[in-house]
Amino acid sequence: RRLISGVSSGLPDHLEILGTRYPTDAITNVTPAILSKLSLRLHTQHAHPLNTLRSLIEAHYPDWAHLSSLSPLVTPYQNFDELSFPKDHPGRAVTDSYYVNKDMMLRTHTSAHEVEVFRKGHTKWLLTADVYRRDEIDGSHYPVFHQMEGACIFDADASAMKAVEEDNARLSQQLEQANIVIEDVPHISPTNPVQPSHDARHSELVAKNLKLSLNTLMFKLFGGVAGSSKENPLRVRWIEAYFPFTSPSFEVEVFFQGKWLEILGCGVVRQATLDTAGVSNKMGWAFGLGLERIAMILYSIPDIRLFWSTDPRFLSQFEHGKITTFKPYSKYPSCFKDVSFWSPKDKTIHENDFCDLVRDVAGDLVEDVRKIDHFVHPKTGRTSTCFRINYRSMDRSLSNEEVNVIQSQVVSRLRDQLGVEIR
Ligand code: FA5
Ligand code: MG
Repeated sequence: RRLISGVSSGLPDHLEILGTRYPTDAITNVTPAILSKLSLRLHTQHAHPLNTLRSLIEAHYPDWAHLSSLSPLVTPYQNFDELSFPKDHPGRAVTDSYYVNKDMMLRTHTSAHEVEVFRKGHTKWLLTADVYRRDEIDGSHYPVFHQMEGACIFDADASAMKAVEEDNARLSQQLEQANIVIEDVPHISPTNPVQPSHDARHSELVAKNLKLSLNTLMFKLFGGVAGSSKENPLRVRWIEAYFPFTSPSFEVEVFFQGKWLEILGCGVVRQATLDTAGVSNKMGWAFGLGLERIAMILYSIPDIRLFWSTDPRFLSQFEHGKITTFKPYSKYPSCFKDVSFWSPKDKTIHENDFCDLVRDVAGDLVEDVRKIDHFVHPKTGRTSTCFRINYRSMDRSLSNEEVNVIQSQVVSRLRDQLGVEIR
């Protein structure tokens, strides 16, 4: 494997992924730990919370197409270009995305399938899938997670827009906000503009329809969340956002465990996407939900790693189709280990490279990773970094010897793969 070009470490010529062989190249950065997740498809496992959540949302949109078996391997063209991502967008970087090689990657979001699904003629659809991102390590971030994309497109003419307006009136009536308080933002604003090819009134109706549809869904999902009541309602807020493939764009955050947790992104679909898909006479909206984040709120699941647990104390708590409050089994002690190193000359080690290496060695035994020190040597110009790794198993107590063995593997791979000098 190779994380930084120039530092070789036995990357094979080919990788076999889901039954197909792919040549590797200079930007290959998928790890065995990541590849081992591809076949698991938690959103289809019986009684798994993510599967139950998928069923509940699908039941909320009964007449829509429900898709959930598209391959996680996509081209960078599908994941980025078709969605109007600029060539220099940071999401394309090897520090942020997993590449099999320069022509094939693991999708970073379910939006990667928008064009192909619209092209097939679907106008109202949901698509659930595992997505992959190189990211930090903590309780609400995991390099593999699940998203559900939803989209709804209408004929871009006066009579279809009249129907949207009627639908909006019907949805507004349905929304008696009992145990949920929703803060809104304007549908359109100078910083969140209508698209040049859109009639502003139509865009506003469509954005409003999007918000009402999602508010109705959230009301249904969160209405009964443990701990919420009329006096102590669940707090939800809409904020302006930016995506290359929607405008106006929004994100929704929910107040959870004392913090605002982002659960979804959405917006009015960019006309370029619909043009590429051959449906330029339509306009509409799309959303992408973070299923783990929503399930954490619904089931009171405190750590995102738990979704991957095969411990019967986790899995046996759930029944398909039912939301129940997770009863945590005892938390085992943490074991902190620090590692400090000098980066190779003229190179900075990206935090995601470090986290990915740790994840590959330690798997789910790592709870979080924090950068605790970073400085540049005034004379040599070299960078020194110190990371603190928090090891904690969700299932058992780790012995100090066991953690030392893992830590020394981390240290030697840091040396071999990233070419750093341990301090
Ligand atoms: C997107 O991925 C857009 N494709 C969403 C979208 C779809 C916008 C359609 C417009 C139209 P974002 O990167 O914000 O957006 O991710 C969406 C959600 O996925 C987040 O709100 C969050 O709930 C979840 N998410 C993102 N990163 C992680 C992670 N590392 N671990 C767990 N959940 C995550
Ligand atoms: Mg976001």
